[in-house]
Amino acid sequence: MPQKFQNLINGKWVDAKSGKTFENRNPANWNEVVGTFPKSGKEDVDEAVKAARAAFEKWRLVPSPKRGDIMRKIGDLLVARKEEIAREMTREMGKVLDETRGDVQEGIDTAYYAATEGRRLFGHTVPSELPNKFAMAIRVPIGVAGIITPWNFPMAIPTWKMFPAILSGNTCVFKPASDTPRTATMLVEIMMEAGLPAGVVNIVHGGGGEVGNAIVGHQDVDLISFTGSTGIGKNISKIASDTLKRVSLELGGKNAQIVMDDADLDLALDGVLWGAFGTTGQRCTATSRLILHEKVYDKFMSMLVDRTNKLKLGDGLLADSQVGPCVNESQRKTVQEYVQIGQQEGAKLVAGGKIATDGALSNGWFHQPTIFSEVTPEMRIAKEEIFGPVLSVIRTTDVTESIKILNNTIYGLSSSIYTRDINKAFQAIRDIQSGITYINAPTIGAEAHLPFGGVKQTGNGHREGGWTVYDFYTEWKAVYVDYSGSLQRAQIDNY
Ligand code: UN1
Repeated sequence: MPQKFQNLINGKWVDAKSGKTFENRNPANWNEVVGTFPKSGKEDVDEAVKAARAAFEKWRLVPSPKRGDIMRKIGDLLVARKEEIAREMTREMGKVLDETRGDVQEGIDTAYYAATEGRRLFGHTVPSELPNKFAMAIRVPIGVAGIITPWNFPMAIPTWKMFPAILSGNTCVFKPASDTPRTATMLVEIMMEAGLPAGVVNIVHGGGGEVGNAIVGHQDVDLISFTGSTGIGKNISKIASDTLKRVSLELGGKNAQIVMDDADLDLALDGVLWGAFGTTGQRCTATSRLILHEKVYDKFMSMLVDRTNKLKLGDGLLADSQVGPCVNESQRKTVQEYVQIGQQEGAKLVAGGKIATDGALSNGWFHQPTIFSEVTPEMRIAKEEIFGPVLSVIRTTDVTESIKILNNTIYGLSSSIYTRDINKAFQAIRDIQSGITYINAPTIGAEAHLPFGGVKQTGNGHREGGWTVYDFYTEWKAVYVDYSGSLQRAQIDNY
């Protein structure tokens, strides 16, 4: 019998009110059921929001250094259980163990950052226009945060959102992706064990249509943080506009790596292989386009195809696997569709292109790492997010043209340029339209203490990570203290 999991509402583990459940299966072996989880609905969301609202009234009064102490404890517990969580994560979403360990480590780093932020949460003091008057701006918590997260970073992304939310004094209703409910459950278990009071974090499992939309539309939820597709992000924005909620959206990408003719080609090769096929291409930051200088095109392509064909597909729990499966059937289908589209558009398929069915792979959602060359910037495979192991290679000449090609997309999350010319590097830093630019490093690998997010339709202007995320989870309050003992009219009424 598969293990049965529950929602966490007001500190108690409970079934969905309807009693319905859904199964979570291993994408490397779909015969293996990881567990069954509550298929919740609006009525479960209502309970969770009620609990979060009641908890907020007490939690907001806990000094933030004390909240930080709990964050430190959460970090310590994540360290202690890192290996166990990584294994469960691989079992439910497929990426290889080294990467699921990295995902947990990102959660640990975020916890320790939040712990220290408890002793900062700086405001500002400024001089007043008037004598005997003190002026400052302080941060205050906002209320109940709805947290809706994807399956590709089932630990890191929930921690990016919930740790700063809770450290700032808010409470959370958390809906994890239905492909990764197991990792999410381990995370909230740890958060409770570290000493969070009942109701500060609540988890409601289920689908986006039922649970996600109920959270976004709820009158008593004050803010929403969502990571996922641009299509769903737009829908969330519409629903949330009815209650004028604060919404942070981290959405699609079509990230590119530029390789100039002066680049260290071996370095650029390692970079593009990791960026394009790490996490089976299923990162928001994944390298989906390679913009390759014509002078090194043929040489680099033969190096790239050779190494790509040697990548070992397999169950992420096995030590020699380098690329895991796609997360589910529909994701693999999308990849297959784009392989067809690329061929119809006239791009040249030079590696992969097929689902992988050899031996043990036949029971999982595996797809070969795939490369198209001779892609032109107007093709759909050069413009649309695929979210799988597919790389489109575009021929380029100089740095200005390369940046123009890179910017030719509705997205703008991550970007990279390999060059040994400092002038070209700085031109790229200035002119690339994206939230993240790497010089001589791949498009993946953002660090937890820097701003994370994108421009254009990758998001709506907010940033996660580092100090910047605290702007999203707090409201600024301006405070004036007049100690003159008489009515002082403000400068505008008195000048
Ligand atoms: C994501 O794919 O949504 O920069 C997050 C990276 C990771 C985070 C990726 N630190 O690749």
